[in-house]
Amino acid sequence: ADTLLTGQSKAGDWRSYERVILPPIKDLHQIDVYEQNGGYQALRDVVKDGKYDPTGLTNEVKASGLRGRGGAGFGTGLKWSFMPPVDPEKPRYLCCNGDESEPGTFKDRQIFEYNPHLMIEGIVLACYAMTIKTCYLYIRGEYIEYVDHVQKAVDEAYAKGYIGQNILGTDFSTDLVVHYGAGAYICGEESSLMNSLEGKRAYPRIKPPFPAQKGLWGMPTTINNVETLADVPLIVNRGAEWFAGIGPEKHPGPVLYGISGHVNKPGVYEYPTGMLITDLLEAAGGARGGKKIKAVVPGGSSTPPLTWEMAEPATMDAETLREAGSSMGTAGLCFLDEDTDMVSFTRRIAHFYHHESCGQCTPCRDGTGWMEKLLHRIDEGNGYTRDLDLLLDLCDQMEGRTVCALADAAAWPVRWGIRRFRDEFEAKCKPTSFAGADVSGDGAT
Ligand code: L3W
Repeated sequence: ADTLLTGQSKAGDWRSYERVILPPIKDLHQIDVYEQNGGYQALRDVVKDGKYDPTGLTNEVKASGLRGRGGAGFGTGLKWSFMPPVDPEKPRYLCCNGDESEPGTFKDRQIFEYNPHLMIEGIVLACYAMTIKTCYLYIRGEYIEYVDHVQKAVDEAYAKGYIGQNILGTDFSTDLVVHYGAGAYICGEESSLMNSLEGKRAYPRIKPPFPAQKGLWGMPTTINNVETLADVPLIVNRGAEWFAGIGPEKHPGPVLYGISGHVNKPGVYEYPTGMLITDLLEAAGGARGGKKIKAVVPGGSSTPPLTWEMAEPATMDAETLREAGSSMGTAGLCFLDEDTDMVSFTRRIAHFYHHESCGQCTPCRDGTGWMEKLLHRIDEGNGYTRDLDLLLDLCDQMEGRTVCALADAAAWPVRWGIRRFRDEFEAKCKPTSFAGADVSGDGAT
């Protein structure tokens, strides 16, 4: 039967992989269809029939090896276990992060559209595991049509008693509030997201304290990505062992790969972790126009670009990609063919981070602007080779010197773009003619 409770248990050959996060079931976003395919059974088993107590569920998620799908790949069960013991005086919160704004990342959108109840069921299970009575689902403001769609699914789940007071007739209650994002990339950074929810300007907060200690309105809070939470009912239904058996041991499970760039069939593809980048290229219909691929950005715009030689043997899991010289990020791969101008590409990314810097920290506010200006003048043919070293120095001045990771995210593509494609950058530069020339960025030399 084509139900959420079936699907493949082993990675096996990716061509025969059966999707479990986005199974090919028509109208799955409707609660009746979701239920007919095994939906909300995990919630029933846990909350009503006592399959796990809260600690037991957290341990099951830990044992599954699930790592966050929002970019950092932090252990989900471990994160849940950071929540302090319940204090009846203190409310505690879950935030489901659907702010998805990283260029090249568009996979949570598919869950909103095609399987919102899987995420909702995961949210309620996570609330049960951490004894949380309120969850905020933060959806990026630009996804306006998905907000209505998800709200409809939430309303259906309330009407059926899967959310709200006395869920499934038990004494467990939890509410789910859908909230529009504020239209800025920074709102997806977990501490900015909390400030945004509190009605403040979305400036990141210094960590520690981590959200579990001091989060939303100063209370214990956990923030998980949409896809991460959607994995939880699957783990309950099929067991931690099943999940842990998919893909590499240290980074297992099904993953939504967002594939963009110069491929024939860009889109979101569900496969196990640990897929060869070459297989993902094949799955996405190969390179457009039969061209050669020259570079791959494996996990969203902040992850360092890999040359094709580096990408060819690499698989999509945190450990392998770290060794290969990049990171898994959000598994949003962008394939760039041989005609790509790496300088223009890097400049375009730099423009994004400059535009999205919140301005709180000087190295980021000024650094991203300076970075964009330098890349602009190189791209326009007005730069000098010394500008490349200036850019690398600028990366040093930005990385690790700010409250959040946006400055790092801005610096990595520039640093690794120059290091790995230096010839292309140099080809656009005028030779540095004399030492001590003006490097003010106004092109006056
Ligand atoms: C308690 C500790 N909690 C870490 C928690 C922390 C957070 C999670 C990961 O950024 C990255 C960013 C983007 N006690 C803890 C602890 N935690 N140590 O674990 O933390 P962290 O700081 O490693 O990352 P982060 O702040 O969550 C996420 C990168 O992902 N990225 C993705 C960007 C875009 C999207 C999107 O559009 N959806 O995610 C791509 O690479 O650059 O570096 O919860 O509290 N000792």
